[in-house]
Amino acid sequence: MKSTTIPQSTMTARRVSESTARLDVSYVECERLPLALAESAARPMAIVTFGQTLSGSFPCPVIALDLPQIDGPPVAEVWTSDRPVHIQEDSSCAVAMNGDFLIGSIGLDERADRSLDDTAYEAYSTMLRRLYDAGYPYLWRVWNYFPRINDDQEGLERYRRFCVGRHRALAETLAEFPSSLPAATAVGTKSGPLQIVFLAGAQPAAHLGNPRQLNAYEYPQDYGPRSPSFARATLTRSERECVLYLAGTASVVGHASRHAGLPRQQTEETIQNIQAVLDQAKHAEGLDLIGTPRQAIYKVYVRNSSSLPAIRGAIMNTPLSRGHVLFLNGDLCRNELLVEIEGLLISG
Ligand code: 3EB
Repeated sequence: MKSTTIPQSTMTARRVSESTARLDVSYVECERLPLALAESAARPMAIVTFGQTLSGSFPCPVIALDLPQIDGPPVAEVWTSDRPVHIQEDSSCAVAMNGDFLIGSIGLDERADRSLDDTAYEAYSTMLRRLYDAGYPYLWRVWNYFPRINDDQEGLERYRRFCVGRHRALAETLAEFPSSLPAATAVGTKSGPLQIVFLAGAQPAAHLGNPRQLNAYEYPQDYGPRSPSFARATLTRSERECVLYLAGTASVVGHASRHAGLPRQQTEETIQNIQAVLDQAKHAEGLDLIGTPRQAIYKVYVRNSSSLPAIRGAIMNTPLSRGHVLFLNGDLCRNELLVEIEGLLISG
C-alpha cells in the first residue's frame, strides 16, 4: 500500500490525541452534582465527599470522608480530565487512570489484633504495587485520613504509628526515597477506615521544600520514631498546564509548632508558610502561580469549629481568598495544631 501523505485532518487529530490531559478539580454543590456531570464534556475520575452521603450512582469512584464541612452548602470535590478514563475497582481499592495520571483510594478497616503501623504499611505497600503495575510509578500527591489521630495506641500516638508504617513501606519501595516523597496531608476523621487517596503520574514531578520549615522527612525523633514522609509541595508540568499541590501546611517553623492555643496567629503563620512555598515554586521553576492560576482551591482543616471566625478572618484579604476555600472539621497531627491548609493551583 502506497501512502506518503497524511491528510491534514488526521495530523491534527493525532496531535490532539497525543497531548496531555487537562485537569480540573472543583467543589460542586452536592445538589447540583448529577446535573453538572451530565452537562459537562469532562470525564469524571473521582468524587470526594465530606461527611455527606450522595444519592444516585456515579461513573467514577466516590471517596467518602467523615470530615464534616463547617461552612456553606454541602459540596463534593470533583476530579475530571478531558481524556478517556479507565476505572478499576475492587472492595478496598479504586483507581481511575487517564494515560497521564492515576487517582486512587484505598480504605482499610483497622483490626483489633493489628496496630495502625501495620495497617499503614499494608495500605502503602498495596498502593505502591498498584501504581507500579498500572504504569504510573511516580507518586505525586497523597492524602491520609484516619480516626482518633491523637489517641494513644499501646504507648505511641496513633499518628506516630501511622508515620512508622508509612515510612517503612516507602523507604522499602519508593525509588529515590526520601527526595521523591510527594506533598501530603494527614488529618483525623470523625470515623471510618484508614483511607489513603493518591495521585500518581506516568512522568515524574518536582517536589519542593519550604525554606521556613525543615523537611518533614528530616524532623528529629521528638516527633516520633519515624519522620513524616512528605514534601511541602509537588509541581507537575505538561505541555498544557502546570499544577502545584501544596501539602497540608500548619503553624510549624523549623520543626517546632508556633502559637499554641491561638487559631488566628496559627493561620497567619500557615499562610506565611504557603507564601514561602509559592515563592519557592516561582524561583525554582519560574512560575507565578499565585498571580495567574486558572484555578485555585484550598482546604482548611479546623480542629475546633468554634475557631472558624478567627481562621476565616485571617484568610480574608490574603491571596487565598481569591480561590475557593473549603472549611472542614478534622483533627490535626499534633495536639497543639488548630488549623492546617492545603492547596491546589492550576495554571495554563
Ligand atoms: C507538619 O508540617 C504538619 O504526616 O503527611 C502536614 C501535612 C502535617 C502532612 C503528614 C503532616 C503531614 O508537620 C503536619
